[in-house]
Amino acid sequence: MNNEQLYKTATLLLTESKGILAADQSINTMNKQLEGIGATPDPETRRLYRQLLFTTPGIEKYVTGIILYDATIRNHTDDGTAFVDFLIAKGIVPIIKVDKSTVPLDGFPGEVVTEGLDGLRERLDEYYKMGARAAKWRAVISIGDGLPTHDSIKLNCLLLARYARLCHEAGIVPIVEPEVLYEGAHDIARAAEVTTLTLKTLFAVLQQYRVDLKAVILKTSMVLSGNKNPKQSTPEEVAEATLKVLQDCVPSEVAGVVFLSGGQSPEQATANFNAIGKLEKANGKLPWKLAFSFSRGIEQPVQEAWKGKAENVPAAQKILVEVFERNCKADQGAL
Ligand code: 5MM
Repeated sequence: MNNEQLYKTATLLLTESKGILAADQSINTMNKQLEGIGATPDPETRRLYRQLLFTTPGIEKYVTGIILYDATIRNHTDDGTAFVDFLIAKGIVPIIKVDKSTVPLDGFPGEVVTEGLDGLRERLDEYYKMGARAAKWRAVISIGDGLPTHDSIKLNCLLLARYARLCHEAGIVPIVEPEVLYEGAHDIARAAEVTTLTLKTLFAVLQQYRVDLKAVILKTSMVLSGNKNPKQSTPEEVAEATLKVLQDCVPSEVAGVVFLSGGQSPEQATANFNAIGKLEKANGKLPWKLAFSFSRGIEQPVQEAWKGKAENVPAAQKILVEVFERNCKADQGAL
């Protein structure tokens, strides 16, 4: 295991004022998004959509890495250039989503567990040969009546630890994503409590299984009241609660922390991220770098502008650049 190389990759992924684009929608999710804009949910339209994103002029100024789905890492641009080679040539790190999504957790109504460990060592070796240098695994934690249970959190964290060790063996930086869902009527205090329990459990388990935290990136939800709570959190409240939870739970060795948007509107995700950037500036340096790693929070307006039509590609790419610019400024709390 060459940890120095892993540290270099992690540092590159956390370059100041840049983020990570999550373009790793599974086929089902991508198809739903395509149907939502009136486009055809087929392999060619999915390829054209990823091509639109990756070939956006100047994309390398805003992102250090892009998270890809298995079918995308094997795909190519119109002229036959593999997407991975195209990204690498621009200095963008190809990141591969390796989990195989969630299934209901038997015996724990309302909770899910992430699958994907079977054959993972071999898959990681193959992805490394293709050019991937980082990976992502997402666990999903719901807040509700009596939920989550600590037992389901523990199981999901054990799987994240095993995934992280396998990534390191393969020379790949693991992004560990325990997403605490925004869906629900909970208040911000409850979101903070659940995120704290989740992150404390995660880092205890990662340390127990001797995962080198210097080569780990945490992808986390922001801490905010649920989407069905009439009292929506203000950006200032989100920033304060999020940074408090992170400071309480994330060991200083961790390479960096990136945020998912989790179903917030793009404007809301950016405003909250900006408030986090502002508070970080005001409070002084944190032990780890912070960055955005949104999917819907970046891509929604791009998809709406594109609508699956070739003639809309330049307008959609222009919107992508504008959204990136706003989020890169928000990284500095400069909006
Ligand atoms: C694009 O969404 C990713 C994959 O989800 P599915 O397997 O359900 O299609 C997801 O892991 C994503 O990378 C993160 O959750 C961040 O995305 P958002 O939309 O929350 O910013």
